[in-house]
Amino acid sequence: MDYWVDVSQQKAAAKSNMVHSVKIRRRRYVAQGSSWPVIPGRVGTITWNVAAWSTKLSIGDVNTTLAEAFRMWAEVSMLVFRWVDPPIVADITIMFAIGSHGDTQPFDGPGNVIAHAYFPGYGGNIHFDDDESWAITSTGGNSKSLLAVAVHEIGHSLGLDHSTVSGSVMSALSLQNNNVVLSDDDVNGIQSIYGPCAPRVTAIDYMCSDGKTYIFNGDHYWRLNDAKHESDRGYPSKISSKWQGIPDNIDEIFLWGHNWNIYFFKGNQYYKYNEVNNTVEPNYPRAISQGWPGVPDNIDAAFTSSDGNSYFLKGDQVYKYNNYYDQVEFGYPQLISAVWPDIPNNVDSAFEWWYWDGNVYFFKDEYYWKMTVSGVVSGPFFIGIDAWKNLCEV
Ligand SMILES: [Ca+2]
Ligand SMILES: [Ca+2]
Ligand SMILES: [Ca+2]
Ligand SMILES: [Zn+2]
Ligand SMILES: [Zn+2]
Repeated sequence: MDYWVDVSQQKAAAKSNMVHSVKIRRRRYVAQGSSWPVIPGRVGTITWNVAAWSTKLSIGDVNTTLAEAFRMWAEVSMLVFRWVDPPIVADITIMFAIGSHGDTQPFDGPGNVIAHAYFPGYGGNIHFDDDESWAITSTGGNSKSLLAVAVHEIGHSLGLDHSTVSGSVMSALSLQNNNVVLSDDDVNGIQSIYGPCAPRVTAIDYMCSDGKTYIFNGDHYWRLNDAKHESDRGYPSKISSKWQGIPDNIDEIFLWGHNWNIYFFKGNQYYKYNEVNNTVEPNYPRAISQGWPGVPDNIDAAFTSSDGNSYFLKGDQVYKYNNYYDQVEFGYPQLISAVWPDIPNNVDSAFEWWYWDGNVYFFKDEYYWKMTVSGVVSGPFFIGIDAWKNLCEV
């Protein structure tokens, strides 16, 4: 049950929380104990719908806002959320109601209790008190942000109790702050129940135009937050929403150290991309056999190395490409096992994180390997555990 606390009560609550925190050794999220049945390591689908609408907001606004709130949890967990049309009973049924509304917790008019949610073991449903003055996001005076309250209530519906970390969405005080950004504590909480995301990294490289690294998979992409080694929030997005003319399911992204242009490889073709105009350059795609003599079709991975060369990988072979002379080096291809004995065959993608830690990263299935400039390899490590985090499906 989530209460709206007025300013004086809020201060008192904050104070008592501070006193309390001295005694708590480890301030963090609290998992209530029940959860939705999902298979570890697999994307789990949870359905939702709205059984009774608000009298304060339009159906469209409520739908958009709730979908946005669900998506925030989907972006950092193995869960995805799908609307199902009534009368199909959803996992999470949402309703706006006033006073008595069919459970043992009647609402109380404007103020005080604003919403409640049931933990998964109790059905997971969410009820909003429709006597509150609901607004979509921003609030003034007595109006309540549906987005902020929904993100918090969904956390309960997924199995999270109130966190002791102030500033987290699952903090009991978050409803007063209109906090809609999941903190690391919220993320750790949901992942403690459902596990971290374990995506495949099928294409990756750096874009000079905005100084960001992008990770592609199928028809969508994520943008890397370098410092946190995780996806920025708000991803994945559709490839077609940003990279005009680039098809889905590309084989690899390749930043070429010869001219620092970005190239996309797919099948027997490649695309040169103009990041300034945000278009594929005229007369592309072209045949790899013409633009990159000696480089095979259907590559697995490619990256530019700070040793002045580029490397293309396919199956068990690696092609060293001289960026200056614009040709495959004499004596290549060679077996990956001969050049880099600790790197597997048939990788998914690779890139050198030259501007961050200087290492080359190789990805294959749910694993990654790290190679230093001097060629020291560590791994395999799991993608998503303490690096390459939050590359989640939504
Ligand atoms: Ca109320
Ligand atoms: Ca690939
Ligand atoms: Ca690459
Ligand atoms: Zn709560
Ligand atoms: Zn209720």
